[in-house]
Amino acid sequence: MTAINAVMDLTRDGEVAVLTLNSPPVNALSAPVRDGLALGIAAAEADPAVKAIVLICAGRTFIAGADITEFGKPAVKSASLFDVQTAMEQSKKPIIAAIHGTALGGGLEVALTCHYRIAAASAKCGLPEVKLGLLPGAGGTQRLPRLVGPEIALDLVTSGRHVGAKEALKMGVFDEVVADDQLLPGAMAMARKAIAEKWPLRLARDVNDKVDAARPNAAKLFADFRAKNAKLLRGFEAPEANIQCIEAAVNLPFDEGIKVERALFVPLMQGLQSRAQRYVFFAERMAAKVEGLPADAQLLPVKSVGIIGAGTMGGGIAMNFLNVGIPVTIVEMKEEALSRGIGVIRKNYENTAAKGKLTAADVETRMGLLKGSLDLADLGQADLIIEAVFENMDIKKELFAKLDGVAKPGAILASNTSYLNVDEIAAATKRPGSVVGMHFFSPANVMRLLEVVNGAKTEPAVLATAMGIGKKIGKIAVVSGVCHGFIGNRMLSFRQQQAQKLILEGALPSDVDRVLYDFGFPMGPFQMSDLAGLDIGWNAATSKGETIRDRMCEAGMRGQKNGKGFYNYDAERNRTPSPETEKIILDYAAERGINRRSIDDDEILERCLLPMVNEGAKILEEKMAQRASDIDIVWLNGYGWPVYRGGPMFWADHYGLAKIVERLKHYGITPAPLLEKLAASGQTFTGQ
Ligand code: 3H9
Repeated sequence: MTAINAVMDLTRDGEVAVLTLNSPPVNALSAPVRDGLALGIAAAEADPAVKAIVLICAGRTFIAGADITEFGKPAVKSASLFDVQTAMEQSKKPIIAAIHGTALGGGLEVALTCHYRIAAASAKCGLPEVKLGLLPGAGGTQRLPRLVGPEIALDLVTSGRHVGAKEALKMGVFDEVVADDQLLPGAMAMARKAIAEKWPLRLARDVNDKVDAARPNAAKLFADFRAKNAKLLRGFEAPEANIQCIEAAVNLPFDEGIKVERALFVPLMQGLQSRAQRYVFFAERMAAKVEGLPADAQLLPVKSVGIIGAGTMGGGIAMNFLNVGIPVTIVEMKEEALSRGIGVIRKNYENTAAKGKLTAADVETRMGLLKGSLDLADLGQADLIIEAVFENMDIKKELFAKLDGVAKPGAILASNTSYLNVDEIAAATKRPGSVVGMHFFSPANVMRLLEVVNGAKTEPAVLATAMGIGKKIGKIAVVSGVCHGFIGNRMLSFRQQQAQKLILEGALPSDVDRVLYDFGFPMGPFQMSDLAGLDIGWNAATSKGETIRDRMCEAGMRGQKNGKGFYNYDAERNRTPSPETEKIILDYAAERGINRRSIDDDEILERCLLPMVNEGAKILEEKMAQRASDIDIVWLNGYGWPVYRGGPMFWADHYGLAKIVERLKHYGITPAPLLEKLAASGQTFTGQ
């Protein structure tokens, strides 16, 4: 074995040179890796005894892409990825990529410059650059469509999805798939066959039949694709650039296509959207790191879960655990509510099965893990109990006191409260150290966010386990301290307050919704209220027409569910402004002597977003969030903040903190001390 450099080894086995790359954690294409590839290929080329080359990676994965940490920094002196790819394509000896783990982005692009590709059965590949606001900038947009055709390439580059080995084989990305433990032997066998049978030096760049065949109908193909995906890709810059590259692959010779790819790559890389999306990539991973907890903190076993409450939240929460094979006992007070809740879970699974995303057997396996009960005592053996009952402190305290007598020692007692004081709930038990908040977002089986609320007495192992189980069920868990509404709802309430004021001062609900939709949210606050139901938390007996919502509810308006809310809805849920609501607003404003004025879109946006940022600053100051990026992760995954804007704190940094201080004062809002301090010293929340 020869060490080519710190990350690359070369071994010769007969006529085959095996280049093994070992650069943990994911063999990303850092400067040493590029150098290792360039030098390794050159060494194998130079050795006359070598007739074929196998490129394989050590560790958990094949090359997972460019090294994202290098982006936006000054270039380091090393081989460029293009030099490496040129050397590979000009090699006189067949190069075989042996792929395990994930060949992603630049990693797949390197594999696409090899002559042949063999993969382990569990391997995946993809071009996920779009998720970082980029496009595959190392020829991926030109080589992939030549192998798989433009239709599949369009899907892969705009979704960034990972494709399993079997599918990749069918598509023509991989040439052979072998059992996981046969990757190196399989690659060696392929290399020897290539030598013995004098296989041609096949290059993806020269395969033209699929793009040639697509060319006559290309205009329609791309127009249809754009129209079909317009809503999904709204606001993002990178998908359109990716589409244009695939168009170039169909319409232009390879080298011309590469020029288009390069020209479109650079502005994306330098743009704010990609910067935001790259920031989010690292922010997501950072959120899992809890200050004061060692990365390898011992987790408590969670082999069974109890859930109290079979309503929408309880049922959705249960599905998360059933999906990963953890048995759930769900407890309700009345048989009718229990069977309704279990029925909804089954229906949800059956709907998923009808879309072909689950088999009938999967549905039964999951339902087989679910047990319903009317007796709290049935939770005696559960490792984790999550309470998802009505949002009322007295009810929760009573329940936790009872749980204290039921749960086994060491069981984690979690509350799904979205606002209430977890310490007060914990104090109702004799084991406050076992109590933690686990705030799921509706629909709980779909939304990725989980706020894990760390109580004053929550034990470290309990906190670590809540975070770990969150990851296991596919959530992005973020730690929050105990404060009213935690991170997300606490900030949201400031946006809601301003939205209400704006419609009294002169804007209409549709103006506020439009501005926030155009900013990139999936919907505005008034559409959201209509969707949730105006009567949530409203009490007819105590309602005295004190708010617009009271008056709307008193007038029988309930939102989407009865077709009347801030908007009117037809049977297909199409919205039109509601003159009735507008009258309620105008009357209400007149009664309070408010002189309505015209309010422009900039003011609407600033008044909705800046107070949220201000509250985010207070949350940081009070150490309710560990770091600004955690706040961003909450907003991205729980509240529809557009990912290409990085989250409220990242956005604020780029809007300008000094400007935000000035605008808050202009609107009569006192800036948080931390915000003023950062603005005055020219610092930012996120360091970005
Ligand atoms: C690209 O390739 C552009 C090209 O077209 C070339 C243009 C010229 N770089 O996710 P994990 C770190 S763009 C640097 O927790 P998993 C990550 O931060 C790139 N670091 O593990 C983490 O660090 P830490 C296209 C990276 O097993 C650690 O590795 N490629 C990179 O759950 C473990 O990561 C992608 O977008 C990287 N590229 O998932 C793939 N990747 O431990 C991005 C990871 O300090 N990566 N790290 O927190 C992934 O999707 C996942 O990491 C992967 C593993 C599926 C590979």
